[in-house]
Amino acid sequence: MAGLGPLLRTAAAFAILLMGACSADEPATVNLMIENFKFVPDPITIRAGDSIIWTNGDPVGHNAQASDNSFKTPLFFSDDSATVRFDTAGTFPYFCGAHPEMVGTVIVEPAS
Ligand SMILES: [Cu+2]
Repeated sequence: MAGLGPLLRTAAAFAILLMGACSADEPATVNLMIENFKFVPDPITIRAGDSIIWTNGDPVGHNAQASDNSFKTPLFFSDDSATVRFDTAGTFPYFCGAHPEMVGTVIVEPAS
């Protein structure tokens, strides 16, 4: 079995390369926190096809809705979250419907 070692190592290296290549193009899910009535981070930059998951760290309900109405999450409460997938490149200002002074921006870059 001495001859199999190098072959396995090559196969393993190739598999790792493939995984790396795939993960660069795979749609990602990006975490965004709501803390002290702020969207963190803000602004946030993602790529078309990615999703943002907002998690509420405050003791009151929040949501995230686009100024252009392109997305709107339900109200979600402490430690709960909401996810929106962004398929279109562009800049999307958004706010919390319950607290309109809470504003943020999602920047969606074209997928490569
Ligand atoms: Cu809010």
